[in-house]
Parts: sequence; C-alpha cells; structure tokens
Amino acid sequence: MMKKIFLTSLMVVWSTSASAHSLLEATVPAHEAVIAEVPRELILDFKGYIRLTRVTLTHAEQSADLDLDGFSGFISNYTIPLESMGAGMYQIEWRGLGDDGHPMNGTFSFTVEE
Ligand SMILES: [Cu+2]
Repeated sequence: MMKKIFLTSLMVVWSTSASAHSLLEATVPAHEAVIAEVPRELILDFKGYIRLTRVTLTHAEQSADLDLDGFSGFISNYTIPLESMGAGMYQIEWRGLGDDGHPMNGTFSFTVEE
C-alpha cells in the first residue's frame, strides 16, 4: 500500500515539472536539416508559453541578433523573419523566460546547401 502511494506521488511530481517548462517542441527548419534554400522565416514552436529575450544567429563566424520587436508577452509559436546569408550552416541560439518564471535557452542548427 505504501509503495503504491509513493509511486503515484512520484509520477505527479514528474508530470508537473515537465509541463512547467516551455520546451521547444519543433523548429522550421528542423534541427540538423539540410535544405536547398535559405528560408524567409524561422519558426520556433514551444510546448508552453515563453517570452523570448534574444535569438542569435551565427553563420560563417558572424553573429547577429534577430529582431524580436514585433513580439510581446508570452507566446508559444514564434515566426521570425530571416535574411539570407548564403550557403552554409546556420546556428540559432535562443533564450527567454517561461511563463512559470524559469529562464530557458537552447540551440539548433541547419545547413543550406548550394
Ligand atoms: Cu519552468
């Protein structure tokens, strides 16, 4: 009986901490994708709501912050305009604040072939 109660409470703790974080569900282009053309926009789809504070794009050892001025508040799906920097690997580093107050960050990358 005690064992069953313990297991049940453990599962509740797990599911609570998992849903409390605005994890990145998917991106377009997908992580490690190899594509033929530079996309006109970048999509970051989160499982929860997040306020992105910085998205940095690195390409050929040059970095630039993408423009987030058009966004405010907590959003689960970001579509961010992208300027072509030619072929090569695009690395994206994002950071923000989840709606539970936790700082979040992550990276993904894709490659444009010519
Ligand atoms: Cu959290």
